[in-house]
Amino acid sequence: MKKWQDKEEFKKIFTEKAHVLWEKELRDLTLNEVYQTIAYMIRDLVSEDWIRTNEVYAEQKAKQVYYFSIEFLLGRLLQSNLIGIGLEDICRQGLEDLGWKLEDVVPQERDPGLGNGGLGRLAACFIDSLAALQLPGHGCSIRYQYGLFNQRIVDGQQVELPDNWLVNGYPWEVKRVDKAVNVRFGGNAYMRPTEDGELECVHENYSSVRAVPYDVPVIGYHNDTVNTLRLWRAEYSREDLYRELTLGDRHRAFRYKNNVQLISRFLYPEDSTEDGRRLRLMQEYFMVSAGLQSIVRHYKRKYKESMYKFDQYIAIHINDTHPALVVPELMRILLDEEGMAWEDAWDITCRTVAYTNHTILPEAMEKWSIPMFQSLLPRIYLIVEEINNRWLKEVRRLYPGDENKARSVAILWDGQVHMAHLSVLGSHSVNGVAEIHSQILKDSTLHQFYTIFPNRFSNKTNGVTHRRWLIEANPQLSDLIDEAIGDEWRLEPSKLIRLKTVSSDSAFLDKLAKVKKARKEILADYIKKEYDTNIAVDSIFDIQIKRIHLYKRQLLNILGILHLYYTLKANPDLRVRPHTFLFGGKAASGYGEAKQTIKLINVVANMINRDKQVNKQLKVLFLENYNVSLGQLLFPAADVSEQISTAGKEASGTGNMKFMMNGAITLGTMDGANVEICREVGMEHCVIFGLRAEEVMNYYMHGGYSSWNMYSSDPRIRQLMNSLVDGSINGEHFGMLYESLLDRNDEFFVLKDFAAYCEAHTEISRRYANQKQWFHSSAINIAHSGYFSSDRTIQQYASDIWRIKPVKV
Ligand code: Z16
Repeated sequence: MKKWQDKEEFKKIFTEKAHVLWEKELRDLTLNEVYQTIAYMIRDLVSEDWIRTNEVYAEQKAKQVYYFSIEFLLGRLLQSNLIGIGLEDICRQGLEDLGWKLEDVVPQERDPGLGNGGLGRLAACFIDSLAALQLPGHGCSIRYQYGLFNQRIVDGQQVELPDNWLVNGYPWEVKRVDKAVNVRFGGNAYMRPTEDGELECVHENYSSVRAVPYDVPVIGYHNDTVNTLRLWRAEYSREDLYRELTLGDRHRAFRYKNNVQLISRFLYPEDSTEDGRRLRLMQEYFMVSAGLQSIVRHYKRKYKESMYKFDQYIAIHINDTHPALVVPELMRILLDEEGMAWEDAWDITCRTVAYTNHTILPEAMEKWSIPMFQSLLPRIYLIVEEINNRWLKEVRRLYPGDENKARSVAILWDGQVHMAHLSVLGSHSVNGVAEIHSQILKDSTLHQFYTIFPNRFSNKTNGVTHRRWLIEANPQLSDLIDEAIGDEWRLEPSKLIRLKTVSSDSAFLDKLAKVKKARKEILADYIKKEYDTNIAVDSIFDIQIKRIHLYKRQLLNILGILHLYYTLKANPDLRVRPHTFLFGGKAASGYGEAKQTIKLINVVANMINRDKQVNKQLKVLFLENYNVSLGQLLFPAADVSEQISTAGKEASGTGNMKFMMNGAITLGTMDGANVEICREVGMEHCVIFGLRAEEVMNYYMHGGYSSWNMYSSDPRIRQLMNSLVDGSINGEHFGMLYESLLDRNDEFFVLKDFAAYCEAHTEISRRYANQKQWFHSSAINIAHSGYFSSDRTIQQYASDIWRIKPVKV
């Protein structure tokens, strides 16, 4: 790559580029125009490598993976791309000469919020790692015109505003009209005999949607690899529109046009639950069909190999079940377009596809009603029916008379299409995202499949990219690490383990404490500016940031805070270590309990922050619109990482890893990847509390838990529960939460774990009192965070599942 050699060259190219783009004097540029100019300059730099990368992959006929995900939660790209090509400093200096600060330019980029939470951010970390490891792997998704809603808090309540992130254009994308494909919806499909006695499929009266790809370069870290994230946009096909119009039905024509445009308009604001909307199914098929068609076309044109060898050159990964239609869609292409026999097509499909499960929450298991599925995707339905028939025949042959078995592995059952079952059956690999989660899949959720295909199952513990979450988010800590152990960890995060050698060194620990303080000051400045509130940097920053969900138990956190408040009110002379509790996260728009939890947090925060008797010791804040960029400000500033989900419910969690990488101590349950984090760092360097997953499971299966008993036996709980409904919290009522905790027997064991949670907090305060000990733990956490790099995760996927190898560009 021909990079800018120094700041002078940067300034020269910047000036030329800005003139061409904006036709005005430099001094008249808006900050947004400055941002866009640099983005286009980076595009120019990488364009050759981008072309070259694809050429080399094709020349070498390298096996490639396509990572299909309904979400990619990228966050801003300007700084990470600058860091990736090693030009951040030159850019910063050049801008400074021209009178701008890089730090003011960066926030001009809108966060592409094309994801809800963990699953979407995981996909973004994964493509980052693929490129960093020089692996041939690309992302495939939808270019939603509106990302996840922007959250405002008004009177303590969540208000959802549309996220029109594309208003000023998106400089990182390239529209590729020449690579558009058509996707079919509706009509009718049936089998008809051919002249030579075979059956062929006829699909008629369908309507066509044009899928147009927008490509975003995925730039490798300090290498020449530039992979592709391909985002599909739905457009109406002019021929179809004109046909409708010439048939004389204007209304039908406009309905067609509007329906098509809706397909890529909104990202669904759900995390871990499905609302089962027809449009969502359209989105899923749209992404899958467009993606597969373009992969097959590229394979035939550039690899010029037989479709019988497809699986030797192509791996397709489905991130949860949203892209599960790749299974029948690949079957359709192989059967209808390539004329293959069923058995061959099925064999190739299963060898190509691999599936990751991200949840065991039953309400989050994707199922579609058969009538809806059939009317929207008639040809795909015929294929799914055939897959199901053949499969159940096989199961009944293997387990005669065992209808329970058949039911628990059926694709079609009870009038529904079961997408997880389709995904397991149609792939050669099924993995969970943390050890405990993978075990639960084998033991319960997918147990019947596990007995039939034991070798198909494995674990791939999640990871996060240390490039964004440490190098970019926390340059102060990164520099300190360099100083202590050299900078090799930047390329190989496992080398962070060398920090253990300085983890008891007072001089190092003092500097670590200074870095943490500096990051807390940066956050405090932000909070001062945005909320006109002061937070004390010598208080413990205790942070819970994630989607709001009953199982994640933000309720436990806020009830703990409320109890602390009552304790301070009842004991005016009590002095506790000052605490700042920060929350952030969005609630799904239709999730009443989650929204009421936000309200509760805000009302409690108000009450506490205004109370002069306690607000020197206690401060609570709900930060609006938690997203990737806000995360980059919060993780580095945290002392305590709240990871308090009901054991067995959080598949992995990834925020836990971002906190740890930045030296926060985990206060958590034995759930998801917390289990592995505390195994790596040792029990003495995290604080674990609460029921274990087996205990939770036992209560579910055999009963024995009554939240009313907790209410009767624990006066603290009684006081808290009463306060939810008696108006004592600023006159507000929280009936829905009260009912969930008491009348519906506290499904997530908030009250059961309450006492243990309070003790865990006491333990945190006790440990924080010994600063040297605290920062020793902090250093140990950073040292072990290398294991939780997505580079490690991706290497495991690459060697165990995809069988792909690095390619030097
Ligand atoms: C999601 O973000 C996750 C699961 C799911 O079924 C749907 C969505 Cl949108 C999350 C898990 O809740 C979390 O534990 C996990 O770390 C993350 O996926 C990535 O695996």
